[in-house]
Amino acid sequence: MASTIGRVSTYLGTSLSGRYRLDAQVGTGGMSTVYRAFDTVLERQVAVKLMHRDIAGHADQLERFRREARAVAQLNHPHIVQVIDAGEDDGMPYIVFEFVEGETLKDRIRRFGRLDIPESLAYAIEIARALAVAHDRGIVHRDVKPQNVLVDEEGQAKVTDFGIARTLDQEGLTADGRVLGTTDYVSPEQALGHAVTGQSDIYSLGIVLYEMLTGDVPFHGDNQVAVAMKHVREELPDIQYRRPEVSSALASVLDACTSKDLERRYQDIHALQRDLEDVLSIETARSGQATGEATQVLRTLPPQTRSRLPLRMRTSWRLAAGAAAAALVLVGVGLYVAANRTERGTGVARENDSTPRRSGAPALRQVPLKARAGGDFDPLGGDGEHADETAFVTDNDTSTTWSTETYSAGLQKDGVGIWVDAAPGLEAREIDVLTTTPGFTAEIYGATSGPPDAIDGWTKLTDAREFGSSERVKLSGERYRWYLVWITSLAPEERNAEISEIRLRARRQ
Ligand code: 3AM
Repeated sequence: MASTIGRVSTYLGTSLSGRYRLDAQVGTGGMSTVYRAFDTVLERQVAVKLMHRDIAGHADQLERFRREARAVAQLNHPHIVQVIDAGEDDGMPYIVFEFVEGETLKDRIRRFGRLDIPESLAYAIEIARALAVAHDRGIVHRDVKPQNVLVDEEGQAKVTDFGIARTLDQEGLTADGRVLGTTDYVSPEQALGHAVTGQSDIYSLGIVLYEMLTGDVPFHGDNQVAVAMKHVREELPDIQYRRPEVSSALASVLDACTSKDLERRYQDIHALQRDLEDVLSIETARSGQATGEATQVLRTLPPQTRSRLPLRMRTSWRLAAGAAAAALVLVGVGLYVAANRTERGTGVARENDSTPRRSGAPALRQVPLKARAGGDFDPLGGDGEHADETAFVTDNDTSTTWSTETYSAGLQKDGVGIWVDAAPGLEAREIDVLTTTPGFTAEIYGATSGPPDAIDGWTKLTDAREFGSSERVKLSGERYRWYLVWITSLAPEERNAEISEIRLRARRQ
């Protein structure tokens, strides 16, 4: 094989294992160099990642590296860079990947600064889908960062370097005490050397999403260790402060991704994926348009999520899919009504979201509630309001909802409601209510003892208002233990009200 002069590669033009001709160097990192190469057997372009000789020294490391390469080669998914082959030449391991024409997500952020919100969500969803496939097979990426996400010419995100980095990272860490690679996206548990699981990938993906939305990573420091320690100790700068038009729904998803507490972080990539899809459909319905990458991802949303979109955003896909025209018109009209209401209903949240916060204004954060903190409230009818579903409003999963009973002719009582218990008490400044039946009217109440079983026992905090699909209501910041959403009328044409999440936000401590 060819030799290296320092780190300058002279491998160009040579063939690995007599098969992969190295044509051009496309990138280099601390541990490996990526080449554009030509597979002389199948006669196609490929990408070859060649490990540096000095990293490839240890037999046990090599064996682990091979095992990982084999596992990752099993992953076949449109948002994962396909591993084609792996081998060794002259003691140096290499991996052959499909060649992706395009740039890394990091390059893209450097070029454009912060990205559009729907575009950021589209990439995050694609990365989450890739991670979901890997996690289902027990493979944790361990190094999710925009440098490891390639964006192809069609604007699709493809994740690379699955699990492969691990052994080499560890080697790099212990070899001379230095940290190789970036710690900009490292999860607190990884930084502390604790067990790394799928939740670590979720944290890192949250940081990638944060960077897409703001154009910058959340933490900076003099060195990689300083940055890693900030991930362990410091709260993320408030996303809505950095990018005021980010919705409360998106901010909540980001909070739940990047929680340092594993109990409060998303437990499962599938739940995160669903929430990101929900937020994308809400954001798209609000803005009334979708462009570029978001359009592609919207096409692949589950039908239930897609049904939130305005009709014209869905019609052409249905036609393309060859759906029956008559059914299309009927279904379309119903959904158009729903989508219009969704847009109108989110007006208040949008107003709040687009108001830039005064510089120096206190940052608010979502306060985690206990898993079963919700309770139904039906003092007038006495027949209960789906008590078994109340846990769904605090589970950080927008696909599960609590709903009122079905009322075929309007509520026919002063109100019904659902409360959350913020034990031992909380000075909430905002309450976020996410609903799949926007357009209902509700008031917010608080209580310090109870929870009271009559509405008179509660303190009224806000007047009645119409609730959009993601409604943020300002509160005075007085301390209450229980917060009640008291629904006084249903949305027109709805026979119940459904609430997927109730979130309280208070000043950071
Ligand atoms: O150094 P830049 O950002 O220009 O795009 C990747 C990056 O380019 C490229 O190698 C560099 C270091 O990661 N790269 C990585 N995997 C690739 C692949 N499968 C790839 N280029 C094409 N196909």
